[in-house]
Amino acid sequence: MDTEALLAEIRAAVLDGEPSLVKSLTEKALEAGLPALTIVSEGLTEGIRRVGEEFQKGAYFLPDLVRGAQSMEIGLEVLQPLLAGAGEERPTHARIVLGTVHGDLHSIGKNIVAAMLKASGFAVDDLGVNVPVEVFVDKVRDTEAAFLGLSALLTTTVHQQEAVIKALEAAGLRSKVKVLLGGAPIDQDWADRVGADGFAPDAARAVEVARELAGIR
Ligand code: B1M
Repeated sequence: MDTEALLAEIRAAVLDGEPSLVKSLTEKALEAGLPALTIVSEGLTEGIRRVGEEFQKGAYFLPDLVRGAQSMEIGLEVLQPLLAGAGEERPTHARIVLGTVHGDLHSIGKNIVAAMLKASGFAVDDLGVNVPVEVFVDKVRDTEAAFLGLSALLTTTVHQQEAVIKALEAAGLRSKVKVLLGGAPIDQDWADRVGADGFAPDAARAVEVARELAGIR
């Protein structure tokens, strides 16, 4: 099977919510020489994007969304060590505290961002999902992190990003940490409006923005 056909099969298997098939196809794609990042972006992510479309149209229901997410996650499990450059000794550029904001359980995109940041040498403190404002603030204070990354996937939770920035200001920490925003509903305009330092539409760009803000070429 050629690599394009393999990617199409991965997309279809995520859309159909078939975790074990996604796992074996992902392994096959790696054996066929496809880069991990291509499998993520052109296979798994494209598949889950279509799941979201079907959900929005009302053709898919919550269980379909969950099966799609489980399928994507199992594929990512196979790829994560490669994305994160496992086994390689890399210099640590800076520490970034990362998490999905309060009220939001979406972890997949945030996990890809975490893996890619680790791969390019950042030390990542991943706080997980549904993270309250004060937990972000405490972690930034305790670790003296240079960066804080906030992921939000719901239009009902994006305002939490602004709440975290305001809480950093109130705690006297805002000038000590660069805040990076991301997630499907986020754009540069929102990041500017709430006073963030950076925005990234995807994981690869998140690494670039973090490197730019850290002054690393
Ligand atoms: Co939900 N969901 N979901 N969901 N879900 C969306 C977001 C939705 C757009 C689907 C739709 O209707 N089309 C919709 C939101 C609508 C809106 O707000 N306007 C939605 C909804 C409604 C819901 C529920 C409310 C459904 C319900 O219960 N009725 C519910 C909410 C639960 C909650 O959070 N409180 C819900 C639940 C779920 C699942 C749990 C079933 C599951 C998540 C599982 C998991 O994450 N472990 C899920 C999924 C899978 C999705 C979709 C289909 C896919 C999200 C995803 O993983 N994308 C999503 C539709 C969509 O986004 N098209 C949808 C793939 C991922 C690689 O992309 O997350 O965008 P993304 O991350 C990218 C970039 O955004 C960026 O880089 C990543 C990698 O390239 N990025 C950053 C992300 N974070 C970043 C941080 C950065 C920088 C870049 O710096 C810090």
